[in-house]
Amino acid sequence: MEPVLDTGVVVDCVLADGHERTLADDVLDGLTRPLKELPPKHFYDTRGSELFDAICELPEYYPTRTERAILDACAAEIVATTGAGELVELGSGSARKTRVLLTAMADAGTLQRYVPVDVSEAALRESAARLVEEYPGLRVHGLVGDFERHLGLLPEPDASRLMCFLGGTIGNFPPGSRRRFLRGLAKRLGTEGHLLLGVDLVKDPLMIEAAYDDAAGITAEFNRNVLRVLNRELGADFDVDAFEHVAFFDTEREWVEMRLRARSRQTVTVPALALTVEFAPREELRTEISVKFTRSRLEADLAAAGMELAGWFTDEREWFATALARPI
Ligand code: AVJ
Repeated sequence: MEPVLDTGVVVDCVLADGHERTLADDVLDGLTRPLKELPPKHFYDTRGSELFDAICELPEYYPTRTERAILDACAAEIVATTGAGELVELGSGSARKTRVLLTAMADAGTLQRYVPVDVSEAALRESAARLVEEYPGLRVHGLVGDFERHLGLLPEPDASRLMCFLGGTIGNFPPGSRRRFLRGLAKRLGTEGHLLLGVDLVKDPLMIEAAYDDAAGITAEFNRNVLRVLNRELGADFDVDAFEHVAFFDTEREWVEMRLRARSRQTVTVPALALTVEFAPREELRTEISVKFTRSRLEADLAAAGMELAGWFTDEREWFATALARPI
């Protein structure tokens, strides 16, 4: 923890070497299962974050630009409904979408504090420094941490809290963990608080599959990059080119899955874990699920987490939704 600086920025860091620890645990768990799996959070090293930024610009990847258009159109109404004075953002990154909400709060005269949560200290500090310059009087209290593990370390609300979790990342959680996670968020809202969730919606499977298997192959590279992370961080010896990108929409579960399929038999060693892993020819490693929601699925999840829908903002074609929720 650091003392308050005259810049208006405070940053708490709870990520020391705990992060690498999670990677090792996740890899040991995931690669020794009968159906091999890795959690998607390990995609986002420097190169992975760059590839994700490139994905957001792809013609096939509609979620980012659709959500942005919804926020542009609805930020003022969201701020009016919530009276928000404090914006908490989970996975703030470079805080690009944040400005729309901060500006709406500034325009409404309610803006007091921004609380970004991100695993990247550099990105968080950079955006905090820029935002206090752009929004005179804004205080920033950042938390460098993992939103799945460190929400207990968030500061108490000091004004009506709006907590946002945008981009559709809630879709990365399988149903049970998703409800548990949402329950955890509900506890951190305070009595006046609201949650703003970006959710991708169920639509034509071909359109979803194109968004996760673009013609330029950027998503394939993003997917394979997780193997490079394992090679670098754990000394693994994955032959990255021996794995092909697979993306398909599971119509029953209503989620898209990304997998890496071994082109031929592979033997991989992970010295840091004293682990040897065999892949049969065409064996698949699941690297991500991304749930596509309906309004009623989200309402059921919110109810299970002690919340209710307070607003539902979508684009004309109903590709994506920004949902406002509050504790019951
Ligand atoms: C950042 C989790 C919302 O699921 O669409 C993009 C990640 N994966 N292309 C998503 C992703 C493949 C993205 N989220």
